[in-house]
Amino acid sequence: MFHDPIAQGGTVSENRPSGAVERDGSVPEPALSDALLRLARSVATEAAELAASRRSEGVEVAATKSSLVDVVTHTDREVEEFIRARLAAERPGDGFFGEEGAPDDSTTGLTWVVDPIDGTVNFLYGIPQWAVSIAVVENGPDPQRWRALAACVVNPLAGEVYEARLGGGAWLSGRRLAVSTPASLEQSLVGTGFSYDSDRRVEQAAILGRLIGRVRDIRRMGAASLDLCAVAAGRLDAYVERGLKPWDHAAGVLIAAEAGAVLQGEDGRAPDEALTVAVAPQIADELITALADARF
Ligand code: LIP
Repeated sequence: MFHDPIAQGGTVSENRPSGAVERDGSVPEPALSDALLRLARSVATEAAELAASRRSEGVEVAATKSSLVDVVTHTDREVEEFIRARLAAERPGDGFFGEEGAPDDSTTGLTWVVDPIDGTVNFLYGIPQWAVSIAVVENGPDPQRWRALAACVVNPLAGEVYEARLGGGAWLSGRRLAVSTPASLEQSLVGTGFSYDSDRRVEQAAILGRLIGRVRDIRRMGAASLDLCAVAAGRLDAYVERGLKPWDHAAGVLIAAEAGAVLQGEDGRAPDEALTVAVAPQIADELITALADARF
């Protein structure tokens, strides 16, 4: 009934020099996913340091995207190009799928899915709840086809590095993560987010009005990757949002899954723009029922 990101997708053979994807369904060789995680961690950490430095110098909006309030800063663009260049130098031929620039197709079967600054509005306002989010997937860039092999989410102002590799567990700055064990939905803290479109936000607020009485409380913290990592760390009991882009959820979904969360998209599919749900197993069925009741 629930989506299983561990089972999805094919596998990457360590023996093939390019890391070409095979589709035998087995778990990839730990040596490859370990190497990919080390690269993701290194690049995400350097990129986060660059972003934090630019934040301290002052931040300006470079342009707006889907709406007046969907902004991109000069730093978003600079950090994404830094990440793209570092990854291309280390793994030429891998694909790149980032929030701000043009995608690069993969010739190796692997694609890097990158949000250079997730929580851009928080970054713009100086609210310390933003992150660099990097995931590497096989069979990308479609979330319904890909399988994430490694992921890293760095919140530099909090000094927190979340990471996971497929089958290797989820970690926060060296500490193993596990989801919470809430007694019931009504005692659960649930994260969510809203659209950049004002009409859609009004609809989402009405839906939350039908959900908030069913849970302990709601948190809207502004960065999907960190919300998903909060579920992994037991700081949220669940997170639900519609409208996320692949780069918002790619890394956090693997980290949450490796910490024991149940991951859910629309109608049992993989999490994607239609719906992303990450939830502690104890309340998964209750939450799905409450979301249906609220017409989420
Ligand atoms: C943000 C997400 C957040 C969502 C925002 C926005 P961005 O990503 O992380 O969960 O509610 O609307 O999409 O734009 O800061 O990379």
